Amino acid sequence: MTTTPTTAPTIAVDQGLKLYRSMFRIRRFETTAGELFAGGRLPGFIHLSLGQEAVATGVCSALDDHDTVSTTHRGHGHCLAKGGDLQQMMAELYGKEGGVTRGRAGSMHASDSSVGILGANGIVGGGIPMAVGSALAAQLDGKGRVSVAFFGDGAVGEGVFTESVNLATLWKLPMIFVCENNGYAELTPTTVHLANTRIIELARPYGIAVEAVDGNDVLAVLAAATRAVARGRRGEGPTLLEMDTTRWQGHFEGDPQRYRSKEELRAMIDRDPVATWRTGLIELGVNEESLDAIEAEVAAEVQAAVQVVEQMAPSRADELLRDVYPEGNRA
Ligand SMILES: Cc1ncc(C[n+]2csc(CCOP(=O)(O)OP(=O)(O)O)c2C)c(N)n1
Ligand SMILES: [Mg+2]
Repeated sequence: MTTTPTTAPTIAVDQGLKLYRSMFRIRRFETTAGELFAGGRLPGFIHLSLGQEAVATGVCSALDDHDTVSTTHRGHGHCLAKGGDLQQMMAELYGKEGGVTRGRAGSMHASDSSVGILGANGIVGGGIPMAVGSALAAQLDGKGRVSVAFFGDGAVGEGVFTESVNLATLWKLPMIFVCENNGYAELTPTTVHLANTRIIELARPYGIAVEAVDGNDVLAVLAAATRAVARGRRGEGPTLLEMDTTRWQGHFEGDPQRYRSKEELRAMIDRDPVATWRTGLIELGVNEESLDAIEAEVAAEVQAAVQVVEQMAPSRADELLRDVYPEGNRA
């Protein structure tokens, strides 16, 4: 896919290191979650975002705390990049009381309104209209907030995608649609499930501003997101960013991936967003030791979180309906 080249070729080293730390935190969190799941420590299902770290980091780095995001079943990275607490996120995956939603939501429905995370969604496309609602609220309160919906190529075939693009464009909402086009919805390639695999072309007739971006180049993502956020804050309406990215793992942990060749998997790893930005930083003059130190700090942070979470009490079954229905209306 032809993507817009980055227009941010230079970046302050401090900011560049922050981007690296954020991406590496997602990488480490996801790798660890995968190992824990394989070892039977995590209940339910998890979907990892390995290979997509630059999208979460680049977009969320263009946002403020008061901006909101909605995400998908593959949302751990978005939550971490938006400021979600790593230990609470891990506890949520474990189904522990100390989880961000007290272990009741798990991987696919975690949310944290204190940092603008509207929530992950197990329903494909489900987060898009929530983000549109949040964008409408932002427009009405006039404080310059923007709202982001992360979603996959699989959500584009859902009616709610076009309904949301239509309304957001019509009402000039401060909204950013971020499509993570990783080429697959579950086991189905985009060539099989989309009439046009260029998602910007599917959205363009609505009159929405669109941009195709190399989603594995964190600077390109940050630059495009910064432009989209500025448009939203200026009251110029929504933008759709199509991120060309790579899903390294199977759809879910345990997916044997019989539908992909070894060559395809290898080619994706050649586009590793974390390694690419590590090289970029070294070219900017950062020494390897500083990057190794960040990696060691992050590894220790994740390991410490797992140790604490392992000791936590499980989510309380007798309180499952608390906070679900208003007091006095419980089933
Ligand atoms: C409305 C709905 N239909 C089908 C499913 C089953 N399902 C779960 S994930 C998924 C594919 C999602 O693909 P995509 O949106 O591209 O996200 P990705 O997994 O690639 O990140 C499907 C079909 C669902 N959860 N919700
Ligand atoms: Mg996909």
